[in-house]
Amino acid sequence: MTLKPIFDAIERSAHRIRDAITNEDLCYSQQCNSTGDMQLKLDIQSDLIIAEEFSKITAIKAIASEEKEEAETLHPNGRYMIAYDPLDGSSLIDVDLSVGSIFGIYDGEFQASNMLASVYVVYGPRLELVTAYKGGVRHYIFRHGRFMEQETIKLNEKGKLNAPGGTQKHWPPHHKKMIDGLFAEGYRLRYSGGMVPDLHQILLKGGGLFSYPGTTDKPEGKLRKLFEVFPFAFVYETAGGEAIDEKGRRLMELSCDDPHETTPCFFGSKYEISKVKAAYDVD
Ligand code: AHM
Ligand code: MG
Repeated sequence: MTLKPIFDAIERSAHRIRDAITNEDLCYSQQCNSTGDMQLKLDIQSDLIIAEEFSKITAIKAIASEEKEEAETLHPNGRYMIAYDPLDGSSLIDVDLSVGSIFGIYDGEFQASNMLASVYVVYGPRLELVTAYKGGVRHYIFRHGRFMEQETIKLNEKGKLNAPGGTQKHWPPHHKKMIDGLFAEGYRLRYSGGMVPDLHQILLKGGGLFSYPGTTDKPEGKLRKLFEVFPFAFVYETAGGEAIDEKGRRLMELSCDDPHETTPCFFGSKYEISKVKAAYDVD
């Protein structure tokens, strides 16, 4: 069975969310999501748009959204399960920075080992879409009415960018030392606070490191396995990079017991990940 109807539904959602970002009100909704973040009306609207588009695809058995507590069954006889973050980084919209949607597509239960494909959309000056599927990371830019395929994305062995997440005063000392070490080697700071554009930039500019460690205030990190971490781990590994946790385990080998579970995470080219493993003493 092909994933084309699912990719098409994601494309339709992307256009509708892009429209909503451009035209809708930015105010808060007075509701919180499962992580306790105050939801913007746009978070809720993006979630509704995606759920509506996915509900038309009978091959989709169930969906889980960062904006909802529980997974939802769409078509009991469907085959695929999809977990998604409808509008990641939405708190950056008021200052007009790029944001994104993230999707993980599973053949079976929501476990990284069942992931078949992942997709993310970037709402920036341009509308872009990236898929990791069947061993390739494909990049599309929306121009002249359609998504046009660009060069396949591949990471170099060693990159130039450093995107360090989390509040610095809460970083463990060995993490700070590793981040400072990369800067001392000549790495350049590139961090907007939006996971999608930050990881997209590293992928398109040849490589680097994106890190979100466990910190004294958030020992299990901030980023959610199902909605943010697994999909990008799949993209980075497919592009020839690596994605690990603070114990040096592949993120794609981690289990997930609760849809909103988080994990410390590191995504990068092979060289930068070797630096992480040395700093965390897990090589
Ligand atoms: P969100 O899902 O509430 O938008 O939060 C996720 C975002 C990611 O896009 C980004 O990588 C991270 O939060 C930034 O966090 P911090 O500001 O702590 O570095
Ligand atoms: Mg998010």
